[in-house]
Amino acid sequence: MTRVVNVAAAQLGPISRDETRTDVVARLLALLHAAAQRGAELVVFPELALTTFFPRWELADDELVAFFEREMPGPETKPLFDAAAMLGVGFHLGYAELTPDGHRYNTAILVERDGSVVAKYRKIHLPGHEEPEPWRPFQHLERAYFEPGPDAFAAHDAFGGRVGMAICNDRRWSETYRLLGLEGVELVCIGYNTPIHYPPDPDQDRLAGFHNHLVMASGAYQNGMWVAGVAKGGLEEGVEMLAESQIIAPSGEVVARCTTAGDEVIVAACDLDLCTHYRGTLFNFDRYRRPELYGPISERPRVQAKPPAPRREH
Ligand code: ING
Repeated sequence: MTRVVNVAAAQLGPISRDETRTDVVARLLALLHAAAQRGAELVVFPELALTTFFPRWELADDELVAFFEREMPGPETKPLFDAAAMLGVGFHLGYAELTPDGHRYNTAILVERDGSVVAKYRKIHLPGHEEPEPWRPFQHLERAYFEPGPDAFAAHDAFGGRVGMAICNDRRWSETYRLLGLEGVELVCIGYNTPIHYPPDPDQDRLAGFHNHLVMASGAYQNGMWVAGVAKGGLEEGVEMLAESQIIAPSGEVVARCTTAGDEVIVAACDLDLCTHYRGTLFNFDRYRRPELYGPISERPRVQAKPPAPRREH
């Protein structure tokens, strides 16, 4: 009996700064229902899916805290949890988390089809810069607004298989997929908010879509896992954000891809047993890897990368 999970990528278009949680949850509910009607069992929403991508601005503490959730579900998000449980559909949702003891994380939550919370994941790789940098057309202050996630990447028994989570910049680091692969993950949910313009090296802008695909497809193939990469895209508060959400098979092939930069649902039948075609052959970790020689991967670089030509991000 095959283990097919019908996975939806629920891509979001821009969320404006003045959009309320209730406004956004209405959009999430529309996407959830559309996905359920198309047979989805798991709906993957983007990173920071409840608000605009606020790290683009230098914010005072009282402005900043308004973008965080103190509880999940809270009063405004509970309708999403209730609708999902009523529909028998699970989901993955990215949001800014403020914990009761005052820690701030870029977080994602995985909820099963019965409405139970499977797990939370807190973003490990935080991109950008720690202090405002006025030279930039917009800021990327995740390193000021979030603490790095303290916990390792993990696999969760859910949806009939081993499901993992990563968030945005995590998808650019090969360690992310390998660590998930070592835990036996068969499907990883990855939300992202990616500005197309990269101020430290604008030459990369034209490659934003290519790099997005490259890292997720290689991660999928090299670790024999399904990857659902889901964007908040479009022109958001003056910044063009990459869309191109896609569901990728363990072969590295794209099986479904969004074709707009707005709210859009794509669905794919993900046969989790396809993972063994790679993990049981070419990428049989036990048989072919040489971990005794991989120690340096977890150490500091021996060769310091030279800073690029005099840009302004050090
Ligand atoms: N965003 C971006 C990402 O890793 C970024 C940061 C932007 C990297 C542009 C490279 C180029 O996709 C988040 N939120 O991590």
